[in-house]
Amino acid sequence: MRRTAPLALALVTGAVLVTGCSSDGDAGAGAGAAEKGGGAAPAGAEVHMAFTLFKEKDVAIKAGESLTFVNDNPIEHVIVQGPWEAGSDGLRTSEQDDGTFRLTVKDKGDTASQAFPTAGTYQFFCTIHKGMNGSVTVS
Ligand SMILES: [Cu+2]
Repeated sequence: MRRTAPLALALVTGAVLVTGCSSDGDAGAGAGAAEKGGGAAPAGAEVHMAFTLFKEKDVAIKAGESLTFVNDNPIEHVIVQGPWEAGSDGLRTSEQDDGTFRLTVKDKGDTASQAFPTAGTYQFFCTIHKGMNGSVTVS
């Protein structure tokens, strides 16, 4: 089906890395150094996980951008997408993994990213911790 796409992307990425050694390119870009130091994370928003909750529970990104989940503690989390409901104590009373993605982070400093190509509002949660609930609005 789409066998060739990932291979093509890998080849392109490799080519960029090889040609990235050019000092001419670096000198030219230096004049207009970016003020916002965008790191290695893809464009979008970060969601930090502190112990058993998401620090950012409602985040907004644009279509095609990613959420990058950052583990702030050495606790395993498994993040999936799907509808959930929570009681007044913040703990989920229902949840349904819709199978779109499953991200596992185990150690402090681990990150995992997920792209959201289509506008909409999506709920996500950690399957291990009942208080870890969040949502992202993609516009
Ligand atoms: Cu968790």
